[in-house]
Amino acid sequence: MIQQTLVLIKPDGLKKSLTGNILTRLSETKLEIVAAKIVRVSRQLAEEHYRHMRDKPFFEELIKYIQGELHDRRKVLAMIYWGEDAINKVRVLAGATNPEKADPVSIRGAYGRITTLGVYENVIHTSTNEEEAEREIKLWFNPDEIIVDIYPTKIVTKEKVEIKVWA
Ligand code: 3AN
Repeated sequence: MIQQTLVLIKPDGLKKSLTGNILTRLSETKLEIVAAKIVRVSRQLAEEHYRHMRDKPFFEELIKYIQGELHDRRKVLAMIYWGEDAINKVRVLAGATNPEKADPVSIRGAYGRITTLGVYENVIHTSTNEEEAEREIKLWFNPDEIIVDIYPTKIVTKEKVEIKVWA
């Protein structure tokens, strides 16, 4: 089944200059990148992305982590990978959530760690299933930032919306 999945290279991955290595590993899947951008993660976006972790004791650290406050890199690289069985292919390459339990040849097994505060710094995020992929992709991207049609869209007319353009 053709699927799409959200991949985030988190601030620890950027700080450790792992972008090239991670993209090379992900290219093994033969999936297509159909959207990509660097995002400065707001608190609101971070909380919404991790809303299922709200009750965890490490939630506050998790929010700081994805916002880049633990790594002095206030950005993530957000991408959508698209193609046959995309969700599972990327999850297998990423490895288990806990970097210590992840297969050592997986991305998280090779590059992740657990901090002394107990946060899993696992270098990348990937969507868990189709429902989460849709929720996350719609949270991180607008339809016109994606070069294929993946979810239904509609045209709305907005009045008095201010946007920044080149001067
Ligand atoms: P995944 O990112 O593999 O889908 P989730 O959604 O269960 O995993 O967890 C979201 C993030 O929360 C993880 N990527 C990791 O950074 C952090 N996390 C998950 N479980 C733990 C835990 N037991 N202790 C510390 N951090 C955790």
